[in-house]
Amino acid sequence: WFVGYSSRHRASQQTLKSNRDPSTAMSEPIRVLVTGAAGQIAYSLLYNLGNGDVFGKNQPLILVLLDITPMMKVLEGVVMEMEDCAFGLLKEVIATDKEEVAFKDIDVAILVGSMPRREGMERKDLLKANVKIFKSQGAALDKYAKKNVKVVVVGNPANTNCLTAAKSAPSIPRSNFSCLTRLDHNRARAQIAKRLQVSANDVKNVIIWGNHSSTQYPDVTHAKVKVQGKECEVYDEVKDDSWLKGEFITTVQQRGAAVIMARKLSSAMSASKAICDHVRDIWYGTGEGEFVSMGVISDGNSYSIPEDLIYSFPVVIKNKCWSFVEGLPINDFSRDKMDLTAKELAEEKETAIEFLASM
Ligand code: NAX
Repeated sequence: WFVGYSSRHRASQQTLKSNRDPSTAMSEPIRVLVTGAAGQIAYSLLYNLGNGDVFGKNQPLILVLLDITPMMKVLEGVVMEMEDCAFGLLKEVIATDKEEVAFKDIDVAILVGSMPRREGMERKDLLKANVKIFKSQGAALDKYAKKNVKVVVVGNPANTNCLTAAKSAPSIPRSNFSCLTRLDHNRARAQIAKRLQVSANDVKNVIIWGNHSSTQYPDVTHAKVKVQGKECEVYDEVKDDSWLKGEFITTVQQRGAAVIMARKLSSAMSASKAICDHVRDIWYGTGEGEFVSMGVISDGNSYSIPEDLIYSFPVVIKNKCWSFVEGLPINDFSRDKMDLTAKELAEEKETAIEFLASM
């Protein structure tokens, strides 16, 4: 079937709508918001979404694109390109700088936009600017989004931004909020695959614990690798504990900085791929025998991580709900690293709460 587009331009809102309904065999469209839509991660992500790489080839979409007012012209160009992709699944594209338009009736929110760190900016000032953004977006979720909306926070500091948004949206269950550590997870899988000269698809159950920052702890104690059709322990196959406890961890922790050094821009293609993996798993569940890493709200019980932090844990997902992978044995080496990253998150939270209370 054929989809024709008509565009409607207004000062700050622009709509791109299909003229004909897709085949009746298709499901009802879902409404997906991407913030920071004029930025570089979104430039990859919007292609993946439109192409059906996340919600599948039979799931029509209404994409809502939010960015700040000065970026509306750039966003207009992005909308033109989306039109030119002639995606069959796109029912409508709405570009806006208004939260009340962006958050209205959404099923999924992918919050990519945030205040970037500028030269000479103090960490506290960066946190403060982001508390303001995510407080406002949390309140907009509370007011305008569907109550079963799934919210994924990507913009940094991702864990604490996610906590701020969740606290600002009391009518939406905390468990509907998660932050992205899947890029770190994928980086860890890729490093192991490269070392063992296998496909990244053959490496699973790595864990990223804690913050999406350089204190994160990439852990392969429970990871598995398929070698010649047989599932083996990563530790047994690598046979190099000092690499696994040293260079492997620092490579994953500092990979983002290494990409920036080389590219003069931060990771965008790999970030988009990770967002797709994360959201697809929320929507369709994790594979049998597989767990993934995701920043989710801590309950104070699991792995003795203090409660009320958005901390990256190993989770499994079924029927659009995640649960902790419980009972993995934790050795002293891991315990220290898990506590260190929890401490950083607790400090970030304290600062964020202070700012939240003063706003
Ligand atoms: P860009 O600077 O290219 O794009 C960010 C976009 O967000 C800009 O268009 C900006 O105008 C917009 N924006 C700023 N404030 C906004 C607001 N209040 N509402 C809506 N839009 C707003 O950055 P990009 O490379 O796309 O990265 C986006 C964010 O992802 C950054 O915070 C970055 O640090 C973070 N990342 C997080 C990762 C993770 O694993 N959690 C990995 C990749 C990435 O580094």
